[in-house]
Amino acid sequence: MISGQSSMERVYIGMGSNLAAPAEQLRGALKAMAQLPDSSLSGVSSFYVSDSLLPGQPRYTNAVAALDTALAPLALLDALQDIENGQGRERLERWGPRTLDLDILLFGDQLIDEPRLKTPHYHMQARAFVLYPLAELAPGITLADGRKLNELLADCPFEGLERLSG
Ligand code: A4P
Ligand code: MG
Repeated sequence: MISGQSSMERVYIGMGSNLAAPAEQLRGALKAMAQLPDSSLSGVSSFYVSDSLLPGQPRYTNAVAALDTALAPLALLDALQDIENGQGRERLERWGPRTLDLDILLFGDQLIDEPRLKTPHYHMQARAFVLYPLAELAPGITLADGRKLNELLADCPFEGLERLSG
């Protein structure tokens, strides 16, 4: 069940970009998320660079942000899609290169299964560029579906990920 708007939830957001100065895109998204209503940005991981999962695309820069929010899950999804669109995201093809991708990885302890929103995010396991930055912010966390981040990390080599300093 999706809870109402009143309680604050800790949300982890996976960020990715592989077009138009990716690190700048992530910084722009962080500024925009910091201004969301009824929300506060409470943490950001390091930025990481890695090859695209799909061949023939530029390398991605990824990071994870922690947001405390009283927004309802679908209201947050709408707001994040507005931020993606505001930074020039064009949905020409699924999994195509993008200026900005904002995925809701975890929405508190909620298991959400709506047509437009599923949490935990369906692709987060086995993706080093999601799991390692998430572990910086939420080490040892257990996902709402009972899986443990440490176990997912154990099955997901760091190999291929380059952590940017600063
Ligand atoms: N949706 C459902 N659940 C969620 C959720 N938890 N968070 C729906 C966000 N959206 C969710 O997403 C498609 C639809 O998923 C949305 O309309 C929403 O209602 P999208 O962002 O428009 O499409 P997409 O990004 O092309 O799909 P997806 O599955 O997010 O793409 P991926 O899996 O992120 O793949 N390589 C590296 N190194 N780093 C990357 O970040 N990313 C991709 C893209 C490929 N390779 C990569 C990376
Ligand atoms: Mg996405």
